[in-house]
Amino acid sequence: MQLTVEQIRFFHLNGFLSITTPVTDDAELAWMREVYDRMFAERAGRESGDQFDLAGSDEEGKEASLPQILNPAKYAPELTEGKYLGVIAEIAKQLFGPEAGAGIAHAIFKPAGMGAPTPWHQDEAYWDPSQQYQNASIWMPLQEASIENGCLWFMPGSHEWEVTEHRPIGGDVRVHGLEIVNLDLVKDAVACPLPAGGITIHRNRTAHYAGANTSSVPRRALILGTGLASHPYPGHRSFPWNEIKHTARDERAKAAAG
Ligand SMILES: O=C(O)CCC(=O)C(=O)O
Repeated sequence: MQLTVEQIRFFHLNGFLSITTPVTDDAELAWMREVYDRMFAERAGRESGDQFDLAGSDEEGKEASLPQILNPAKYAPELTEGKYLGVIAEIAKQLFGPEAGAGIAHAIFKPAGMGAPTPWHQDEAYWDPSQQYQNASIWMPLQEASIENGCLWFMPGSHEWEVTEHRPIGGDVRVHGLEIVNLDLVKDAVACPLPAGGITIHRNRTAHYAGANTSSVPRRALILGTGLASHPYPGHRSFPWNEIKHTARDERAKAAAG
């Protein structure tokens, strides 16, 4: 898929891009939904800490309001064989240059009628503060994504910010998910509804959000990563919001590692 000069310029200027032409066909999307639903139904990665409730305290026996699986290809390696990956890698090279590839990073599921919002955040706030990043997330819904079921929203130009102050969602240190503390910073948000198999691409510091799923259909999103190698961050910074967390997911990961 060839991006236009305007699309490439828009991405670098605003820190996000919405591509409404699907990167694969209906048959592949139907197959991906099947694989995706099976992973969540079988609670793949739960024991190793890779599956957890992004927006809740993640207690055993409590239904997750925003289930997430890190590294889903570990649990469904067949996902790396889809046609969509080649198309996405081609798009990534047009934005970041020939060294950029694309890999599957995680999956976020918003159950029908109860999927919680994904609060405003910058992805880099989750990562190692000693590194400087030049990358992006590619967000692909496996069915239509609408404002009603939780499509992404972006704040144009926020990729130029430093990482702003975050905290665990609701200030609850048991919750893995993060949110921006000062929401007055977020202005002129743009909603990006997509057809199944469309994609949005956003930079590592672009502030973004997704609403609750108030619809009667599940919202499935597969998220890929692309970009260039990270480098040591020039100077010192810390992300204390990650240090204060005590999540059940971390406990499970530690127990699994022995
Ligand atoms: O799918 C969602 O609800 C949020 C996705 C997100 O935050 C991301 O892809 O970085």
